[in-house]
Amino acid sequence: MRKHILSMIRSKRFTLRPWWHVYLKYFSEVGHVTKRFNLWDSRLTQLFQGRRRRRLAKTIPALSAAQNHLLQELNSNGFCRTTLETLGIDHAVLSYLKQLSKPYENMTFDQVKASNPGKAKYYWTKMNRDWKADQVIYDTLAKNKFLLDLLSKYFEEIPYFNSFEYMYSPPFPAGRPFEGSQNWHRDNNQRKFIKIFFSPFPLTRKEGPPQILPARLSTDKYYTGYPRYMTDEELFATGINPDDQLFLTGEPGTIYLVDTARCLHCGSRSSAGRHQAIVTFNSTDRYASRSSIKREYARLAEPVNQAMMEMYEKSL
Ligand SMILES: O=C(O)CCC(=O)C(=O)O
Ligand SMILES: [Fe+2]
Repeated sequence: MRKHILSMIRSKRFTLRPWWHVYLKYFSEVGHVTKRFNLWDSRLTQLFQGRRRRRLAKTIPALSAAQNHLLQELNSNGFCRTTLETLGIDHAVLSYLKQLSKPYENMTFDQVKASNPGKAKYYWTKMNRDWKADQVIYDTLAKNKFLLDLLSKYFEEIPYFNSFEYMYSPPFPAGRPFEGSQNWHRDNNQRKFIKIFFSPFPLTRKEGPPQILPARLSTDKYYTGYPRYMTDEELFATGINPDDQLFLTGEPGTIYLVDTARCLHCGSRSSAGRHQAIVTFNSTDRYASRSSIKREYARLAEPVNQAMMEMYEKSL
C-alpha cells in the first residue's frame, strides 16, 4: 500500500491536493513530525552509544592541514574531492573493484532491465557478490584513520559505517539517457549522510557520473517533495542555473565525499557503462525510521563498527 502511494507520488499520476501537501510536509517519511519522532527514537535506542561516540569524537586531536581543508569544503559546500593517495590507500583496492566488475562489463540495458523485475525505472544494478570478500574495502576505507577523523569532526561523533555497494549502470538506449536516472533528489531521510563515490575506471560525462548541486543550492527552497524526484526541467524552472551542477568525473583513484542528505543529486545518465563504488556513513541521530534501516547491511556493518570504536577507545 505504502509502496503504491509512493509510486503514485513519483509518477505524478495525479495532481497534488492540499491534504497531500500537509501529508508531505508533516507526516511523510521526511515530514517534520516524522523526523522529530525518529530523531528522538534514535536518541533513546542509542542513548549510551551516541553519548560515547560524541565523547570519543571530542578526544580526536587537531586535524592535519589536508584534513581541515576537506572538512571546510564539506561543511560549506556539502561535498569535497580527494584521492586514494591523500587517504594513504594503495591502488590495489581498485583491482578488487575491477574483479567485481568482470561479469557486468558488457551487460546491456535490456539485460540489466530484465534482472530488475518490478522496478519501474531504475535500471542500474547492484552487484551480487560474496560479501566476505569486501573485507578489503572495510580495512582500507571504513577503518581509514584520515577519513574517520575527518568524518567524526563533520558528524561531531564517531560516525556509523552503513554500507558498501557496487553498482553498474548500463549504457541507456540512444536518445533516452534519463531512463536509468533517479533524477534530482536529496537523501534527506537522514540528517547527515555521507556517500563516498569512486570507481576503478575513468568516469567521464559519457558514463553518467553522479551529478550534484552544492548544499547552498539544495535547500528546501528548491526541493521539498521527497521522495519525489525532480526532472531537469522542474529543477531549472526553480531558478537553478544548469551551470551550477557538478559532474563527479575523474580518473581511478579520485574520491568524492558527498553529503547526499544536503546536496541535490542524480546520476546514471549513461551512454557508456558506469561502475560505481559507494561507501556510506551516517550519524547515530537518524531521521529514518527503525524499520527502514536495512537489516542485512546493519548485520554486515556491525563488526566494522565495533572495530572502528575499538580504534578510538584504544587511542584514548
Ligand atoms: O545513479 C546515481 O548516480 C544516483 C545514485 C543516488 O542517488 C545515490 O547513490 O544516492
Ligand atoms: Fe540518492
